Amino acid sequence: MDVLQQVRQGVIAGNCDGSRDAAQKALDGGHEARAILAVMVAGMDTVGEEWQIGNMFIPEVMLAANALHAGLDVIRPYLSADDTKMRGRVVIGTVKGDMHDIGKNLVAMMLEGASFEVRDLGVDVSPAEFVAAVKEYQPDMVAMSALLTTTQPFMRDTVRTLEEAGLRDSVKILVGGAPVTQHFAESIGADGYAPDGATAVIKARELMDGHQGSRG
Ligand code: B1M
Repeated sequence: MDVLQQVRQGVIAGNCDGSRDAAQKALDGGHEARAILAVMVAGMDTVGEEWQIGNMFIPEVMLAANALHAGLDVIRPYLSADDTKMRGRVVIGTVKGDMHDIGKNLVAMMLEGASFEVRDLGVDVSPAEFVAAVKEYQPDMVAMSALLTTTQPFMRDTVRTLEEAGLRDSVKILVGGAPVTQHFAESIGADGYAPDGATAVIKARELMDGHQGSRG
């Protein structure tokens, strides 16, 4: 198997050592870091597609994301800043009062795997904290997760607080989590909704098309 295929397979198989070794072999063989990154992302895209149609499951997706990170560690010194934030900068968090982070972490890893620069604010993130993060990191997108019907309203509050701070138009807003629906997302003025990590990546890419963030 060609060495770039080995990189891709290492990610798909969730094999950290395989991904790391193949990435090093590809570098040693003269492949550009950007080309190696591209096959890693292609591998993660495949994992996302397989997950969506039920051929792969959450633990395998987590392993694939870890393998991608292992390979990324090898090539990172050879990537320019432009390569590592190709698709946009995302601030992500689980909303206020909500401690569930497994799904949010999965979405964050999938976005990272798809070449988004992700700033994870963690759990129990208040509207004011989202606003502060938008001011500090100037992301292209705010991504919110909620797992409880009781915390879902904080998504609406966060959208409002961003509006009040005059920051709403500088970011796209993506929401998700078990109780969240497309209808709810529209009702609070979010730009997108995704039911799972793979769809979150697809949605995020769509939202980035033509988006001019606050950094111009
Ligand atoms: Co909690 N919990 N929990 N819990 N918990 C649920 C959510 C619940 C449905 C269980 C139930 O009653 N059947 C229920 C919510 C009921 C409701 O509101 N409708 C519930 C409850 C009630 C509670 C407590 C209130 C229990 C209590 O203390 N009485 C409490 C609340 C604590 C708090 O947050 N303040 C609580 C606590 C906990 C634990 C701490 C024990 C633990 C969380 C551990 C952790 O996250 N570190 C926990 C867990 C594990 C669950 C269940 C069992 C599993 C959630 C999970 O991680 N799923 C859950 C029941 C269930 O879902 N079966 C339950 C796996 C994960 C990969 O899926 O998070 O849905 P999920 O993420 C998906 C999608 O939703 C989507 O993509 C992900 C990948 O496919 N997605 C996004 C998520 N975020 C997204 C963002 C996006 C796009 C897509 O864009 C930005």
